[in-house]
Amino acid sequence: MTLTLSSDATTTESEAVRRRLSGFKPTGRLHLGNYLGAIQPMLDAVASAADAESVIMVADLHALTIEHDPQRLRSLTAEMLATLLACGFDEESIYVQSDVPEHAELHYLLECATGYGEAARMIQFKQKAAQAERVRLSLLTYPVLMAADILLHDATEVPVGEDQAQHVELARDVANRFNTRYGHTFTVPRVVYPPTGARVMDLADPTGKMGKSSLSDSGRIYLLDKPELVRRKVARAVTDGHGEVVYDRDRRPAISNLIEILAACERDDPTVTAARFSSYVQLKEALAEAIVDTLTPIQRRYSEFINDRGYLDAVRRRGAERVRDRASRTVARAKHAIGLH
Ligand code: AQP
Repeated sequence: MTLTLSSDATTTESEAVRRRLSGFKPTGRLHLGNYLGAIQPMLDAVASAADAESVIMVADLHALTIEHDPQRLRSLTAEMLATLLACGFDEESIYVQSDVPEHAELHYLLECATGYGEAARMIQFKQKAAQAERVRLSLLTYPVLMAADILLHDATEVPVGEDQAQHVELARDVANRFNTRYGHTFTVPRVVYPPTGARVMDLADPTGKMGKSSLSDSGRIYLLDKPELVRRKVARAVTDGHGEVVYDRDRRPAISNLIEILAACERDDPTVTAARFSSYVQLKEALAEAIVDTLTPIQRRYSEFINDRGYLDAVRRRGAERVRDRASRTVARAKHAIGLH
């Protein structure tokens, strides 16, 4: 799978390094949308470009932007760490965001370079604010924290699903503004999309994306769902009722979503995938098996990691130690540029 680059990155002193950053927030369990939109493309990129460095972050600070339960957050964070390791990321590339206090420090400096209107315009803010009973201020400033996550590492590439593209654009705008106003400080990253799987839709409601916070579980496949449950959810996935297996995202969104998921699992082109099937039943059977084949090895490894709390704690500790040196250098550069020392 080749990754498409949307625009050129502008880099700072650590410039020779190609570095990709991806973050996952523990607001729920990882699902197939996270896997096909972010995890698999990142793993493919690691395999195809040995010269590039990958940074994988469990974005627990982002999980505080909506109503949360502290105990649940703690266990979801451990679960997410174990799931990311089980997906195949090297422990050397993973850390937990709140273990590195420089995220919060840079967040504040970048808030001083971001307009209120810019943050309030974000589509995800508007959608989530409309659903929440009480809107936390951190929900508004979430994309600025995300900009801090990216800029802290001098990341050159940020692979995301379509839902996060606007936030990476904001990070680019803030970095460019800061660089212009206070002198060259930050690497300006590129956004990177996977060719297939950039927007995996809900199986029960293909007008909405598969997400951790959608109300019903029936349209969402978790990476830890057992084969029988995967088969049941796929069998019940809504279709467009025409009977023909045609890939047309605008006119046949439901069946096109299923085709796209299968194509992403098999790293194929959706039109080519669609041509192999003459009925919805055939397509659904092949899709269920492709998902089960994708998830089975992850689930096997997951049970080893989650039962070894000592190892997970050590991964966390070593991850923070590795990241803090670079993070503190970036913050020192930004503080100096903005006039704090
Ligand atoms: N449905 C999706 N299709 C493709 N990519 C997706 N991503 C998320 N959903 C899809 C990508 O997964 C990465 C991590 O996302 P996150 O943990 O920050 O959560 P999110 O993007 O807000 O999406 P969720 O998991 O669905 O949570 P809710 O429901 O709370 O919005 C990102 O790269 C994202 O693009």
